[in-house]
Amino acid sequence: QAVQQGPRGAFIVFEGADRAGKSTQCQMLVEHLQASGVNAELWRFPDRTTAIGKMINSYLTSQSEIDDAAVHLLFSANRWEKREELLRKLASGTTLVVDRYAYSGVAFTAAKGLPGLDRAWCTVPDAGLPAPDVVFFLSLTVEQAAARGGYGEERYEKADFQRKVLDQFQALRDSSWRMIDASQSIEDIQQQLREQAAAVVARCQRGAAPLGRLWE
Ligand code: Z5A
Ligand code: MG
Repeated sequence: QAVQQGPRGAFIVFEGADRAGKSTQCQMLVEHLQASGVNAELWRFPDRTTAIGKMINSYLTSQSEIDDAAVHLLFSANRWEKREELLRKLASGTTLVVDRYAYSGVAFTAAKGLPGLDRAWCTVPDAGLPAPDVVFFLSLTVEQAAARGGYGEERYEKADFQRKVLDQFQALRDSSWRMIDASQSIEDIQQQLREQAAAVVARCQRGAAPLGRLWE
């Protein structure tokens, strides 16, 4: 179901394995778009700057414990609280390049394998959010990721768990996804992203792509 018609900015999401280079590529893509005269902004989820985002940050850095269902809802609420601004930006012609979105939300909670918190349950809170025009999924195996200097200190940064997350991502793949081999050089990946992003931005500028809703 369309939530907006006419010319608008593009909604571009990056998802992918841990350490696959999402943040690196998002940053480079936004700078490239801006230099090409496209009005573009970099966003990320979780957005750790809001009150909800601060609770999420404290959970991810193990400064607090939060019930698994409750923290799942906080990650989702963190997207809902940005929804109005996101729609406003897109409507005003700004392209948003977003580092992680609801797919991460579902994949990370479902990967816990907890009774009652299966993938179907996990998608419900995010259903109805604006759907991205394109999802660039940067794929990298857990072994390739570990070779990039090992995992960090945050809660989910463990190899066994990351494998389960990748399985969950596979199951969430839809027609908006473009799979990118993240084991290539930073420059080669960026080149492919620029070509594909340009096509999406042009399509949205022409008004040829009404914005959809997620999982409805
Ligand atoms: N989470 C959740 O549970 N629920 C939700 O709803 C959401 C998220 C939205 C924090 O996310 C955690 O929140 C995350 C999911 C969960 N937990 N985990 N894991 P985050 O986005 O803040 O996580 P991050 O730590 O910033 O991102 P990342 O995935 O670990 O990394 P990345 O952004 O994909 O990669 P990078 O920082 O750009 O690059 C990593 C390193 O590799 C760096 O040293 C680069 O220089 C290097 N690199 C990058 N590209 C290359 C190439 N092509 N070759 C070689 N080396 C490279
Ligand atoms: Mg990152």
